[in-house]
Amino acid sequence: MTALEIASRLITLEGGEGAGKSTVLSALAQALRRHGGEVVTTREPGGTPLAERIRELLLHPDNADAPTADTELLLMFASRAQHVASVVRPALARGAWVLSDRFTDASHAYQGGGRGVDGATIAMLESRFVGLQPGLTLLLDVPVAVGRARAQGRAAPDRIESEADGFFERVRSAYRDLAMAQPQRFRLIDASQPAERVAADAVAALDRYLQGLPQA
Ligand code: Z5A
Repeated sequence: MTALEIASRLITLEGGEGAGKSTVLSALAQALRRHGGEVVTTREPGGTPLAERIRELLLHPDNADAPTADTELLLMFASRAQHVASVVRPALARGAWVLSDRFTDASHAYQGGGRGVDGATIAMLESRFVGLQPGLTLLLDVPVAVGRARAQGRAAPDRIESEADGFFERVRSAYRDLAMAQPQRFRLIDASQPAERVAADAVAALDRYLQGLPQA
């Protein structure tokens, strides 16, 4: 398998449901803009018109013909391949920062941890269709019950949000295992704190990362 290229200007945000990624993303984007240079904020699944259409297929709550775990994995990677080719790589090539709300780690956590797809298959897809690893990944970690209670106000949960607690416990545990295995890339943020504190911790971790980068 081809080794992944580490993209120091690709920064990703991960976490379980209701971890508060949306809130933190704007604080991180502001901090990157203060640092200087173009900042592209994007998300997965999605980030391009086609990838957003795949997202709709993935999250549609109709369970009559719900995707199997393999179909779900392949749709996630179809969306990601389009996103990487059309948005992420071009932005990195012109020297922009790319701040993505979820990236390949989400497939390791949700499809690997949550659904039980084997890690070697996911790693193969990652190597073949992504080829990139973020320089920094901020993992917003929150107990499942806390995150789910926050997300409860939503009008209609999507297909994945409708999973049982056990699924989200496996996702959380897979995320924490990824962070433990790659401490040089991951920063674990305690997302059970008040939103302003979570954002401040995330920005502080980003600032430390930026200080450690060689000057471009
Ligand atoms: N998925 C996958 O399975 N495999 C993959 O490879 C990828 C994704 C890429 C959509 O992702 C689904 O796709 C997701 C994983 C799967 N499924 N689930 N579940 P998404 O990232 O678009 O959707 P999400 O995970 O459901 O996002 P979210 O629940 O919206 O999470 P969030 O952005 O982290 O939360 P938020 O919108 O910022 O906050 C939620 C609520 O909590 C909101 O009312 C806030 O005001 C409140 N909040 C936020 N922070 C706090 C704090 N600190 N205290 C109190 N209240 C707070």
